[in-house]
Amino acid sequence: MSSLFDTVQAGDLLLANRIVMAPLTRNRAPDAIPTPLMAEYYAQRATAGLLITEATAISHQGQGYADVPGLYGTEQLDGWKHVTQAVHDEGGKIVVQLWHVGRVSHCELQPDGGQPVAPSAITAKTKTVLIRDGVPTFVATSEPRALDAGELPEIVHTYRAAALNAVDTAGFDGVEIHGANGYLLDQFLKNGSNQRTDDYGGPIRNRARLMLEATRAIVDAIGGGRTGIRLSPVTPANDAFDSDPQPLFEYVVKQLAKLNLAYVHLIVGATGGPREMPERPFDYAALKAAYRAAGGKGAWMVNNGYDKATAEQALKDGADLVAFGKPFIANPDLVRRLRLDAPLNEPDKATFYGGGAEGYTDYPVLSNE
Ligand code: 8OZ
Repeated sequence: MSSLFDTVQAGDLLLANRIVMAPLTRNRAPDAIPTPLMAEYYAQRATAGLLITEATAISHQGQGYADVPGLYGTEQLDGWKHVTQAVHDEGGKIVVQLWHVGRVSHCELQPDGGQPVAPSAITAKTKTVLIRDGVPTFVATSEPRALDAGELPEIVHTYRAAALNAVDTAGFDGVEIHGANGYLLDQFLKNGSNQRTDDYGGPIRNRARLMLEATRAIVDAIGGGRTGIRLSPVTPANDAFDSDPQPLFEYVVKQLAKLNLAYVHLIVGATGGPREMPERPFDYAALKAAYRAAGGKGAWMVNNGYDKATAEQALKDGADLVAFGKPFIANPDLVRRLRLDAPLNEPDKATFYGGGAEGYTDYPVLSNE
């Protein structure tokens, strides 16, 4: 029986333990450029088996929130170089989460103030964050326009280019495709947001097409062994909904199984909320079985509100990796604290999004006594 503290191979990545830092949006990258403070923050957490960065826009069109980082401009890539260098200096491994928000955006954040893009022109019942008078403020997302099928190859190309930039220029160990939480790829997957009548809408294989094309393009560019993907079958985050998620996600993982990915990252239940959702039942064991039966060898990562006991149980139940979010915000030395069964610092919600060092790089580590 493996423990949280055992090494594990995830594709090309040999991880020092099974404790992963989940992607966490922190809105501390003005002009989408990663800062030295971000390098310090990630380096402080480098004892995680794997760090997944906060969601990072692959293009200006993919931006949906104030002060989130990007991966498409020279200064952004330079900023990330310092982050990866700082993490590697501490012996850590770090992948970048590739993000296109689709309809979860606002005209003010889009190129030329245009409409956000989506599979269909259906406004998400959710909010995004803009800076108003210097203060992060929640605002309703703007009405999106439906993407023309002719625009989709460019989006696929943008994913590929971002992945290449991530590993070749910015020095990341790999990438995670953000396929979750009601953003572009998840919007295409689910019939609550996708009402297209072309090859990208309707039956499951059509709704999964964009995600799979983007994933194949990335794998073709950097190799499956450096590519992971995050999925959230039933989360209601950002107005995500599908009327029949089990066959949809089983189809997706069976296709992913052919791509030799490093890992598949599942958000169990409602993002940041309960893992059990009686109103949206889902069989995760069947999903994993479908992936393995189709030859999928990637590490199976679970996430959402785990603590040490439930994480150990998840490993017993067949997961290979467990991602921790909020505990990593407040405990840079989370791995050590879990190992020692030491108490955890409580995260301060008021400093989750935006701001500076406070609530970011100033959480204390255990003393050595
Ligand atoms: C919290 C705030 C803004 C964005 C996600 C990228 O839910 C996010 C996100 C989380 O995946």
